[in-house]
Amino acid sequence: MEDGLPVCDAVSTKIKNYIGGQLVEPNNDRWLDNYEPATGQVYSQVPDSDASDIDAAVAAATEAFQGWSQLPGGQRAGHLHRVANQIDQHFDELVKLESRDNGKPESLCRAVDIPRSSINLRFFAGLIEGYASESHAMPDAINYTLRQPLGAVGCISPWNLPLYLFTWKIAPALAAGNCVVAKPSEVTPMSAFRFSELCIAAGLPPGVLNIVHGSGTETGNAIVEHPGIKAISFTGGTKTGRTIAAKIAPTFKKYALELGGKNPNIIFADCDYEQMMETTLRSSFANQGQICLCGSRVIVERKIYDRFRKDFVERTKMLKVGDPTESDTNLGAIVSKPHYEKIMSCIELAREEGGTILCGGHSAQINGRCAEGYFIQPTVIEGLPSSCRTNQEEIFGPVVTLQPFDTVDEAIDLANDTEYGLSSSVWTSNIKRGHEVAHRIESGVVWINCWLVRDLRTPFGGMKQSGVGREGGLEALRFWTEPKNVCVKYL
Ligand code: TXE
Repeated sequence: MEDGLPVCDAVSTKIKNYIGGQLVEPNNDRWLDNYEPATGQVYSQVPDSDASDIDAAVAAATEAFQGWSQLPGGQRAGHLHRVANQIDQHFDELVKLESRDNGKPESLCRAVDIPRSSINLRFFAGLIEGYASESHAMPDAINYTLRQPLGAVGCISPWNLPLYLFTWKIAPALAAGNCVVAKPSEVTPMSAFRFSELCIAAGLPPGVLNIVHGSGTETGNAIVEHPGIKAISFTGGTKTGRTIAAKIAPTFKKYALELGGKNPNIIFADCDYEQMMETTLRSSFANQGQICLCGSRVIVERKIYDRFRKDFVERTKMLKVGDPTESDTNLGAIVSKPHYEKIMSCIELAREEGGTILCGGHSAQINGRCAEGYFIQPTVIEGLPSSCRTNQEEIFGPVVTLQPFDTVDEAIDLANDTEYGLSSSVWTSNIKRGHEVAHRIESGVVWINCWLVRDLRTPFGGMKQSGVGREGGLEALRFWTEPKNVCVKYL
């Protein structure tokens, strides 16, 4: 016991579901292997839950909804702060656990994933306390809009930023007064499991949050299809998003989908070169390129193309691919063997399409305990047309392409020439041009002279095939509530 907490032994065998405030095994006693990507070894078992576990979770959430939705926002906020306190108190443990489960460097978990998980809870706790709805006055009547929570709702999250994206979804749903049935990715279940123990320690009322582990096609699908679930928030691949949207359409449930991207990083010759170079290395390869916001198409003004290519390749070669536990590691392991194989096949495809591999292009062999892990060298490719699959399809790994341009129009045409529209970066010291590109580019998020600078109040999400709806700030609270207009005539 630590701080009165039940002890989670991350190397122990079985992860449990969290339903109705209890840690329970799946009804069918079926389990999936959970791998440590840096070693390629199985190190725990994940419930392979089915529709009966989801039935129990939805029943628990529906029952808890009566009490939770009636609490004043401030009291719900108090609960979220207490859960966030638990994250902060177990920070180092969560850093190690997340890195082990996902393969990402511990340094990244320490700087980004774990602090942000706690911040997500605190941010929406604060927002709900100040949340007000609209009123519309008429000469003889007043309208006011009630924003009421929906009931039991579903959150399905991916493996690339496990606890970060998990809390990003559940925090606004809970703050708004809903009760949640959540499914983390079966590829990275460990931090959500530990989180369920922290919720118990924090005294979160039973049934308010339920975490059910399992595959997407069975457990995830059971959440989507359950008639007791009033809305779905999903982050994952575009193909999966399409399947979910098709399933939901006839039911008219609300849904928000945050999907893939093929984000352009447009670099003009007049930019702050050093700042751009340092950030472009991060936006290309952070988290092994497995962030939906990574800039995978680097589009460079021809005037500086040769200089950029030389410097960027040189700096890329200096990045250390290695054991995620070592403090100087820049790139850790790819999240899973199937994803590793997908990325390697994308690199092969780039070769077949006639691309020149400027650096990387192979797996990375790490000696010692990581000899069997899934590591890939950061890879830079040039010489491919915009229309080829390498420049059109999401790779979601440490792989970027370079393309030159001559004019602003050409840069924008290249940037917009994909079915995706999640995020983009523009590097220029010409403020007018920065704004012009921001207006003409087709993406839900545009960064000028930066990348991944996040204010949680801003709308977050993609256009085109990158998603439907927005997360973040008030957008999230609006999604998780049903507006109801009340008109009162007083004359
Ligand atoms: O994600 P999935 P995958 C992209 C990236 C990657 C591709 C596929 O390009 O190569 O998607 O990754 C659950 N009903 N992104 O296959 O399947 C699943 O269990 C309900 C971008 O690993 O989309 C997991 O919890 N749920 C992305 C979650 O969906 C289903 C992050 C995401 O898994 C389901 C991850 C179904 N039918 C991958 N099928 C981003 N936008 O950040 C799966 N799931």
